[in-house]
Amino acid sequence: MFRLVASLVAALAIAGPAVAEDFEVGDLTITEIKMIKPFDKARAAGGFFDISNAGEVDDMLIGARTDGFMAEIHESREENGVMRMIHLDAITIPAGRTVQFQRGGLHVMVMGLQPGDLNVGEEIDVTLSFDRAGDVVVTFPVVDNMGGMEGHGGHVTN
Ligand SMILES: [Cu+2]
Repeated sequence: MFRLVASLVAALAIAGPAVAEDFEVGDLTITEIKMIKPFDKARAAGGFFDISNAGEVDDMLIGARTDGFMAEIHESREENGVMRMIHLDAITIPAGRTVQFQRGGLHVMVMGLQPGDLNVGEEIDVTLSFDRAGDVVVTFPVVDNMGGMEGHGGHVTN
């Protein structure tokens, strides 16, 4: 009996996190969605995704919000050898193009986390607001921080 339970636990562990869903709003499609689990004691986590604009008119990401936490649009930039994060009010999503929010660049930062928030395998809903397309609630699976990451561990949240 113990053996059976142990092998079931192993099978569940191998299954890993669910594959992220894609989301659509208007002419926009959001793919490659993930939230990187924060380091221990980090009060912020980075959300990453691609936004493709299949329309003939530019759109803009103008905001992000989530229940219980603050969310902001950020861009990591290297200045004089130091990685800094800049808070942006809006990002243009050009017609016919894909804008990538990825490590070392654009991201949605969820802030005000307490220890134990956002564990691997959990999900967090973030509402992304677009100037033309409107709002869409995007579900971010929380994934492990594989392959190292610059910056977020020391992020100052206020
Ligand atoms: Cu940030």
